[in-house]
Amino acid sequence: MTSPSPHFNSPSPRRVPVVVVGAGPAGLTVGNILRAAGVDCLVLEAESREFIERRPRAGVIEEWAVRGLAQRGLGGPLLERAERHSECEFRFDGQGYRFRYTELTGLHHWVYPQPLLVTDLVREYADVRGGEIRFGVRDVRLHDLDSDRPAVSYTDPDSGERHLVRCDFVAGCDGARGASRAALPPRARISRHDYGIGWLALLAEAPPSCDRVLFGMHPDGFAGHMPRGPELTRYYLQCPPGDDPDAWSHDRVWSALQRRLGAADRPPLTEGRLLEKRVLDMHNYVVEPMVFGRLFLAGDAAHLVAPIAAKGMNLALNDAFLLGDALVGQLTKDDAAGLDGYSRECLRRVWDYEEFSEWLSEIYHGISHGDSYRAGTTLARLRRLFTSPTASAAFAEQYLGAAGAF
Ligand code: RFL
Repeated sequence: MTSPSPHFNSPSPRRVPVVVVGAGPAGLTVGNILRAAGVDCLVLEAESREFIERRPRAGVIEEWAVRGLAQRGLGGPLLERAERHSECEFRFDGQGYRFRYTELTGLHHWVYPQPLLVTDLVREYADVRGGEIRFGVRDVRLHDLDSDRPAVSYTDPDSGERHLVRCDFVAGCDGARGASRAALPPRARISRHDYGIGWLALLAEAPPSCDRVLFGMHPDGFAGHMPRGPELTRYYLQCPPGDDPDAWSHDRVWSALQRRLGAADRPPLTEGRLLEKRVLDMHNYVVEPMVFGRLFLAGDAAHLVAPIAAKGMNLALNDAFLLGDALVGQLTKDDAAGLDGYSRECLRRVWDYEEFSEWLSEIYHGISHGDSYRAGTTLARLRRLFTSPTASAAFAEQYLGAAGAF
């Protein structure tokens, strides 16, 4: 919950137009847009710079999001180094079925690991655009959000002193477990969906086993293969929620992956050391509205979407484009239209992606549910993707985030 601002010994707290809480893709993009327009802001990040530049997570960026970054001068290294994908492959019934989405839409998926994007965005914000950022801050709290002079307080990691910063707007970009979510008032509506399944998320020090994303639908459970660069591959294995990652030995992981992703006429997977092994309990939530007084939520702070359809970072970027542009409109031209429509505009894409993730979850997990009726309807859905041009076009549009006029 938001709290009234505390009294500090200093008679006049600092003041900046915008405090951005969180230096993930959402917060750093907002900060960069503000700095490009000459608007001062302060970014507060709980972790160190080294940590956020290495934290492995997403890898797939949709073409509209790449374009949005490039339009704001944030696409340089990405455009040079990202791989462009034009197809994915479904494996079921012991066969591989290639799905060529670029042929259907003219659009690509861009594969660029999230730590690289975060590294680019921090460098551009702090080192090129001269933006102010404090790493390692502790005990961040938001105050007076319903007033026109909100504030953020935090503890400096070096001195241990508490600081209070007054601002016009707070951008709450601190993810699923940050201070912004803790500050939500009772009027916030939080819609949740629990899939009741887990995914063992793995990062393997191994070259991708083929140049496209693979989805394995197997009676034992789903498995996924996502290229993350020449020497790195992300894999997923469906498992019970809350499962113990240590119960998955190296040998058990690779034999499950080989089995669930195996297909006739396809070589076995290239195995390697497992660098990361964690269980994700698959769930989603949406906070509505995304604005509370002077607090504007963006990214995972406002909505979580399980990595089923690789949508979370894309949604975070969409919010950040809209919020950054809207704050610039308000603070440089006194134009309130962007901020007024912010929540409504973001939530259209959010709900569209939430729905698609749920639809895709049934495709991934329906066969292993243990219910032969559900397995039958799932296989029918899958086959339809390869026999009906209308079904394949609809899937391609949603997979690439190109459906609907956002
Ligand atoms: P982030 O990236 O979580 O950044 C929030 C930042 O806030 C900091 N923080 C605080 N700072 C100050 N004070 C506090 N109290 C704070 N509490 C937290 C954190 O340290 C952090 O630096 O949120 P943001 O910017 O909204 O970005 C969201 C994305 O990171 C997330 O949606 C994606 O990673 C989801 N996701 C994927 N999305 C895609 O679009 N494509 C993918 O291929 C994809 N793969 C994935 C994923 C997420 C995964 N995990 C770990 C859940 C794969 C995985 C395994």
